Amino acid sequence: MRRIILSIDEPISKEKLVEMEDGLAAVKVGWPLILSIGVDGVNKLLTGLGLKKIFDLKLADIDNTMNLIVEKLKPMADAFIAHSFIGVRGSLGSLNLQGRELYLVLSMSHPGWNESFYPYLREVAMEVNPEGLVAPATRPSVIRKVREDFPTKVVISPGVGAQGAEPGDAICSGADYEIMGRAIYLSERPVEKLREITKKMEDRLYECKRAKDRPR
Ligand code: BMP
Repeated sequence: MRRIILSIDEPISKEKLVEMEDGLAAVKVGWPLILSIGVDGVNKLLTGLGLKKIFDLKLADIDNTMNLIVEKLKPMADAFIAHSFIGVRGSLGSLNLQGRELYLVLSMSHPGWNESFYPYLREVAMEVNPEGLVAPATRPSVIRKVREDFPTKVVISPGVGAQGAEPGDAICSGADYEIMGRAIYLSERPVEKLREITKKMEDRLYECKRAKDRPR
């Protein structure tokens, strides 16, 4: 079962990453890694990996600026994450991803996020029609709402481990993949940790499936 997206926010050895490859659905990289090891370093780390590469720069600008960023990073990227609050005209509506996938942030995992933005962000996402959406594992009710509003979209969910959600919680609420960073890469043995988390997730998914299947 490959339902974990590894968020590589601090440098990790390529050797370890290759060892984890079979247990991952994708990797997510963004500013922290780019600023630590540079664009060439990221390129070297990701080259040859048979995993989807999601670039999480939280694009949030006018179209021209975002398109310049995409142009630089597209050789390495399969997908980009953008904020949805920036709106459509002159921004998301003319974002040119040149065949890469788009994931829009609909809600965030930290305590200070204001959920009252949701109706507007949903409207933007409906108009832009991205491949996927980002919604927080720390708020299962939001994931349920996103799944209801966007039944066919890929929902990826951060907030597991270091931010408090348990592996499997978000998927049980309707997400497709869970994003994890520190819980794995800060571990002394990340490869073993990934296995341990995957097992926990499988147990949780088994339980929630049983709960869903149970006659009422
Ligand atoms: P960690 O598992 O170490 O908390 O990392 C979570 C990752 O997901 C970080 O890269 C963070 O920027 C990102 N993220 C998040 O934590 N909450 C959100 O709402 C959206 C994110 O992209």
